[in-house]
Amino acid sequence: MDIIFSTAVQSARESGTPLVALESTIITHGMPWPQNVETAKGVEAAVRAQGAEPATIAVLDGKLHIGLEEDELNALGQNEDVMKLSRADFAFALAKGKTGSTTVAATMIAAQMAGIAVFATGGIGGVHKGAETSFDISADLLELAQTNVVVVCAGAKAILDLPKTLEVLETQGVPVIGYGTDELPAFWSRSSGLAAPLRLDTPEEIATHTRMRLECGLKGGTLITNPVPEASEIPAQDINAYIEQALGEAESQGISGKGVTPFLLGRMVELTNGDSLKTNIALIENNAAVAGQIALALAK
Ligand code: PSU
Ligand code: MN
Repeated sequence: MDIIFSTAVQSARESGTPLVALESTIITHGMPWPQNVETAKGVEAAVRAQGAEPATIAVLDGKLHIGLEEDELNALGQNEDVMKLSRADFAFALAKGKTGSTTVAATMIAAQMAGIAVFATGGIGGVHKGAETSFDISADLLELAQTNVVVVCAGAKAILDLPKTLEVLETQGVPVIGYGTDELPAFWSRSSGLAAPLRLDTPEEIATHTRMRLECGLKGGTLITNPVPEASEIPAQDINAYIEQALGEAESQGISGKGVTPFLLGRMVELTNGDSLKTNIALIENNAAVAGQIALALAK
């Protein structure tokens, strides 16, 4: 299989500059155009500002791209016929010459293939509300259990069942770390009312923890949950009514499977008049900066 490194990622590999992986499903299925491409560029800039190099990952016409050139990113952001790739269909897209964006699960797989240890995203997939009947549990959680990548996110959003999400992560042996906080952040909001299972306060502590897991031979990733900056947060009580509405619409319209998360994210942007999108952009840039710092600490 051919892996195509972008020019910038290739030079970072040659000079030993630490890399940070970035996902692309947020671009194709998580935000509208043109904010999606603007955000992707802002996120890349936030990684570079820390002295690391971003590698946005996607499958383009059956080729795995580690890092996208600007024209590739622009085209992907406007392409409406893109598969949303997770573990189940990642190799299918490569084998069939398809174009697909990578979710957290597929980005972790690709990052590990490319030797990238740190990955920044917005929010991970999790256990959906009503999972006791729908069985809708994101493959992201099982990927975290088996692929060795440090994933920086802002928690999981309250459209999911957060207590059940934490239970699955615990069962799967995934360390869930509050970054500088004792509370699990809930994406748009800094608080979820749930305790973060573990806490670390600096990139150096995270690097030490990552090395210790390696030394113990522990397989799997680490989930760093980094609260959205206070100035950009939407308090939980302000967003809950919109979440209930979006969930109700998803159910009455019979949305299922891979369609659920994109539908809910899209409706939240509409229902909040774009406020949820602004928060989403702020938190992912914040995560990208922390991921850059962790990548540097790990490289020392
Ligand atoms: N959560 C977000 N924004 C996103 C996603 C999740 O706040 O864009 C995307 C990520 O790519 C994540 C995927 O890996 O949705 C999870 O999809 P599913 O729930 O179908 O596993
Ligand atoms: Mn699902």
